[in-house]
Amino acid sequence: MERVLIILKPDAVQRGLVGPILTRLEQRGLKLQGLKLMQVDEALARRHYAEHEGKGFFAALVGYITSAPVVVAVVSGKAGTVELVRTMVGVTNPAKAAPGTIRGDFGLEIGRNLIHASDSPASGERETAIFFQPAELISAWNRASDPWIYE
Ligand code: D4T
Repeated sequence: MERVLIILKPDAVQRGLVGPILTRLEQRGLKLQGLKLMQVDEALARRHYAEHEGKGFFAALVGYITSAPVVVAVVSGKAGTVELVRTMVGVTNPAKAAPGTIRGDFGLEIGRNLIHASDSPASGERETAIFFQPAELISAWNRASDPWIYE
């Protein structure tokens, strides 16, 4: 199984797009392991976006992600789920994201790109541990629809 950390960013929350975006992930067949509304503080934002520190857009990125609540989720699925979710999300700049993707259907600008999804299985594990306490996750629940989603 692979786990993906999803962040529905402040613009998704402010625009009332939490439901529509989560619906897409649920309807595709991804399984929820964790879900909560939270406020990202500056320390957490800097940790999450550490790879971008020093870049021109870093201050705006930290300001954006800390500007209002976010919804964070962990979804899981069979091997390949990280890549599948990234395909559903679309490329970083919504202006260039394909129609049918989340960013391509709901967004226009890179600084308001609505959603984060882990970019590798290792990132999925690392980011899950940053945003969720173990007790907040239900990693192995029996989903009745599983045999109708996976062969
Ligand atoms: P995240 O990490 O938010 O899911 O986005 P991506 O994985 O698709 O893209 P990323 O890590 O390269 O960028 C992180 C975050 O920074 C914003 N950004 C990025 C920006 O405002 N200007 C830029 O030029 C770039 C490259 C958007 C996403």
